[in-house]
Amino acid sequence: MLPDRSPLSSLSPRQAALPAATSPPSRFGKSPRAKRLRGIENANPSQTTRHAAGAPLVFPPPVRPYGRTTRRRRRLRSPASHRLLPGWTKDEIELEVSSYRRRQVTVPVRPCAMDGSAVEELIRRLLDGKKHKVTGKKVLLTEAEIRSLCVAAKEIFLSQPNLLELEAPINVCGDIHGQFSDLLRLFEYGGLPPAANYLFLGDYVDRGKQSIETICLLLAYKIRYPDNFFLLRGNHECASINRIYGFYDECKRRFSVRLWKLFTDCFNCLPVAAVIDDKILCMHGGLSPDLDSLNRIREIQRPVDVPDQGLLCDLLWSDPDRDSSGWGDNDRGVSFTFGADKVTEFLNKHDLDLICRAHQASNSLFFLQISATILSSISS
Ligand SMILES: [Mn+2]
Repeated sequence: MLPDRSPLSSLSPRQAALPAATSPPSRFGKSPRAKRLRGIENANPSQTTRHAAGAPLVFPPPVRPYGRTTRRRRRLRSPASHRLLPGWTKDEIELEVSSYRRRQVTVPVRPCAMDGSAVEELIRRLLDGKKHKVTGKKVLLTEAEIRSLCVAAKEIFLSQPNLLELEAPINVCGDIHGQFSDLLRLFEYGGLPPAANYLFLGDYVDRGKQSIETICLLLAYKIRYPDNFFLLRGNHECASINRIYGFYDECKRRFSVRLWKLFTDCFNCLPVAAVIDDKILCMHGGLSPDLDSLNRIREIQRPVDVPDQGLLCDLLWSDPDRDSSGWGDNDRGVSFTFGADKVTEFLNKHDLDLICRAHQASNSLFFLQISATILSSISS
């Protein structure tokens, strides 16, 4: 009877005759991890040599090359949020996952992940939000959808100038501050876009209970009607402010801190001022001693955080003061106050008729319909 044939017996007699000492030394260590990498952790040498004839060779499962850091593997295994992004193909997801493997630090985002119908669907869901108010169901969008909104809106903001040049008729609206039902009421009154044009003067988040719905509906309209719907930056569209006054907490409670950071990226690209029909200058706060020319606004580079002082800070923070003239100290501890004389001086110098601003809370919603007729009455 022939002896059991080992797999080695398929080698040529010359190969088999080579002395073991001539084979190169192993490049693997003898530690448990090194053995695991070779897949021989539990292999018993005596068993492998006593291999039964005809029995299939059993190979250990392949060892993953990135098996060392468990935390990173966990991230790789749960790209569920990526899968949710509308319009992603399997290949694109694979590409994003492999970019994680290459240890990219930046959050992978697909530019222009939103098409028109996807945005309309989001808008429809948000407008239906009024019905959900009774049942207390407050999350109307997924985190992935909101991320897509932030990315798409940011691109549009950057593609348009920092000083918007707009034409009447247009509805100008003041602070919303997370009052989503007020925003819906405002659209009921003024007409839903694109039936009417809109310019919002900032402060969309903080204080109110539904900052996320508020900003998402506004961003969605901006993406859907980029040339008829405009958003300016308020002093609350700034990380250091909305970290404290409610928006951060809402993001963290309902979604994640990561989403808040993505909103911050988006806010840092918002334009800061608009001129309507070359006659009405709109911003959130007010005038600045540094505003000697409107070109100074156009020159502000984005993305940018709101600084503690200077032109951008004043445009978002300053207040008028009826009782004094010139520049004064602002009770807010930031920026200045400006008297009526400064307004008149500025309007005359730049051939403007009106400064339209928000920033100071009033009991009623700030809403100004600027039509061609009203404008003509202003300029006459
Ligand atoms: Mn404000």
